[in-house]
Amino acid sequence: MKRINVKIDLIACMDIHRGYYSKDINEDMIGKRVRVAGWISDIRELSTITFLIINDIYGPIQIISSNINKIPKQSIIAVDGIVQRSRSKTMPLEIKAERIDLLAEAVHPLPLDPSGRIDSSLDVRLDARALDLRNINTRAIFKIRHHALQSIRTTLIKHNFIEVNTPKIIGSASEGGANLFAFKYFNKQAYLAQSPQLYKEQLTLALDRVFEIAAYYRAEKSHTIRHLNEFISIDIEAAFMDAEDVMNIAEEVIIDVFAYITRYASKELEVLNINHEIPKIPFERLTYARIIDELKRDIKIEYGDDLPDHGLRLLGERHKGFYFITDWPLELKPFYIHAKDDEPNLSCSFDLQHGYLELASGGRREHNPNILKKRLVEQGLKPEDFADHLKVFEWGMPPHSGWGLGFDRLMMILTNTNNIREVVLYPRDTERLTP
Ligand code: AMO
Repeated sequence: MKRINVKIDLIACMDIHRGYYSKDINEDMIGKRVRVAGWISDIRELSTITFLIINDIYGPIQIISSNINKIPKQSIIAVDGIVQRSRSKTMPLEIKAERIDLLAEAVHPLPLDPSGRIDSSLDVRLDARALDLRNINTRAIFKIRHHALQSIRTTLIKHNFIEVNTPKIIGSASEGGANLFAFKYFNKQAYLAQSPQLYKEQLTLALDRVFEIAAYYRAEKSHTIRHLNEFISIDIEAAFMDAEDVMNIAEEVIIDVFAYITRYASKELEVLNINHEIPKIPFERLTYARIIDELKRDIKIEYGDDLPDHGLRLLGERHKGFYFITDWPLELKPFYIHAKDDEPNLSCSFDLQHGYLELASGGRREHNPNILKKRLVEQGLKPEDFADHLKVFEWGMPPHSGWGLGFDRLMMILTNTNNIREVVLYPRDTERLTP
């Protein structure tokens, strides 16, 4: 560590601590000696004095110093000095340095300029993500992400959901299907979990209402702006609830998150130029049959087809905000979804959409083990492969419902970004495995 000499105090060892964050420096401290620390985002050298802007997570603070040795931008310094009024219009207070400790030097050239004065492509930014986070916009996204998670936890806990952690290394597919990452687990075949579906259902047996926030893995080759091979899902499962009950919970989770970030991340939303209106509930509920009728006017589609990408795009143009698609044909939904009592070809299931983007899917689950076995066979899956799961349904399984919500996709909506990679720190897609 180098010490840049303004006036050196007689301490044996360099202090690596920060006294105050930038946000804590206020008028009442004028004349007071403080220690602040952060990275240098700007340097202006005049004939006898130097202006340094240092940043910490909360923002910038101006440092004024008699001429100092050159310190490269982005280096980490700690400054001891006296708080005083400044002539700057944007930063009314500054610190007159008495001593500057260079705690870590940034080695130039750097892969990007976090000030944003020089644009960098998303790939360059992702390759240098830690440095990219020094950009005020990128940092805002991840602070909003933090607050959004906090809000979702609060809403679910308020409804008596308890947070659980289920395994991500699993011995058989949880959703069926082929998009599993497979690997050797000692001498056994293992997979990365696609979702916590089977575990969360099992847990309602005793824990009543559970939620999990975790990463899941899908070996999909699709390279789109809304798919990743590792994504974060918010999953809930609740005993003694039906599809409508868990749709209501989804609505509450969404409107709470808008209200929470508007309150607790107002500065970050301002940085991103976002002014959210809190969505109105209840969200519109459109049946699958109605959606097909609507799409039939413009594209080739039949009742019983899944909704193709271009169909979703059309829907997104017509339905701008949040809406549910309900009453899906049973055959389009996974084996664990319950049929409607009065219309057995339809399912008690829903997708939650935001415009074209599918945000969540869920529904009531089949809790009769005999029907579950039949459904597995109908979908070309082997009940033997699900023996560990099916046996739980013989132990007194309450009726239950739940959903899984793509948190990264929700973040795209909350931050008005159109590429999922913008809202994920270190995205994993078909090409990207590092950093
Ligand atoms: P589903 O497969 O629809 O349902 O996934 C739930 C939600 O997770 C998000 N999602 C993704 N996000 C980014 N990249 C991906 N590759 C990706 N795949 C899915 C979507 C989606 O709506 N077990 C059920 C949920 C349930 O019924 O509880 C399930 O996994 O936003």
